Amino acid sequence: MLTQDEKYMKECFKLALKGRGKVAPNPLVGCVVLDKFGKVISKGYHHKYGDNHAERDALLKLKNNEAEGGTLYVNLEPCSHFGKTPPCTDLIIERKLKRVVIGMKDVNPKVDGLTKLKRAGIEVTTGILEKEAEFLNRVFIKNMKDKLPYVVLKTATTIDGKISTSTGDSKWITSEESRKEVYKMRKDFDCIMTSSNTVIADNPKMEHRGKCILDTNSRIPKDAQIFKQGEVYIATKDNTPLKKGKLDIKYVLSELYKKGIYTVFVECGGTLAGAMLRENLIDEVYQFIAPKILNDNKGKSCFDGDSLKKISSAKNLKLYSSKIVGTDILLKYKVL
Ligand code: AOF
Ligand code: ZN
Repeated sequence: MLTQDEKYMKECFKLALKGRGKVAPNPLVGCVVLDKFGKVISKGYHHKYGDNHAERDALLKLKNNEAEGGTLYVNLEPCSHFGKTPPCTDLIIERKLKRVVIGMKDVNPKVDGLTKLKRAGIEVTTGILEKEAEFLNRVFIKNMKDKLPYVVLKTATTIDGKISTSTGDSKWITSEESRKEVYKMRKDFDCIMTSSNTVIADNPKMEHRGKCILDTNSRIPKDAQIFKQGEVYIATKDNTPLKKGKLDIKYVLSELYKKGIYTVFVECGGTLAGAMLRENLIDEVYQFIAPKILNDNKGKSCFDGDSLKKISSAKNLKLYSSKIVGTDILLKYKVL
């Protein structure tokens, strides 16, 4: 059973999600306001980047004294800084709310709304459904803390985790429905990243507004399909520092971040996937698994790596979504 606080926090999450795809690099935030009798009198959310914050959106729908003595629910600590809008804490104090219930503390170093609210005598409860609140804003948290884009790696494998036969044949492992699902997924990301190996082997179009190719030795031909449309950022050894003889991928990601790329969708073979996994640069894995078993020891794996002695050294992930797509299954994991 959910407590009253949890129930309204869930409502905040739902409202927050209405801003999905429109608020980046800002967080997804929803807000519910109760009057002093406990009745819901207003709801709000952050509609799009630069617009009013959720708290302001909800409170400005009310008359000046309507929220007095009431409770405000919000999934992220209210801001206390002057940004594109004045601090939400000031409006909450001005409207004389009695209690504020928060999902998670803001990771933005400019924000310390908790102290400001408490100093004003407002009762503050934090950490309601905190894990869910953090999951909802996982992209914002990663961007803000690490100044790096949030990276999702997609793989399409057989049951035995293979992406191609020993001769390199990979067309097709997954069903057409799955491949269509991938086209849709790409739209949710600012950039797709791949390797020169993939571009040379498949010459894909990869229709997208932003693309990044890791091409250490500038091997991809100038007339490759990938250049036909969108902006293409090519990382080579001429514009990127090397790490143990390989392109420093973290550097590439930080360059993308500086260009306003907040989310990256990686579609590549086992070499790049393995390297990124080893360097802890992957935040999530989307894995399509086709009902096929290759049974080919030399078939290529989705994550290349060195031999490991212990299971305890394995990377751990948390499965958060699973669904059937065509004849395949799509699993979404958060890397822990
Ligand atoms: C939002 N929406 O509902 C809340 C935010 O760029 P600004 O001036 O709008 O400030 C953005 C910061 O405000 C953001 O990084 C986060 O720390 C805080 N809270 N932001 O966009 C909201 N509550
Ligand atoms: Zn605010």
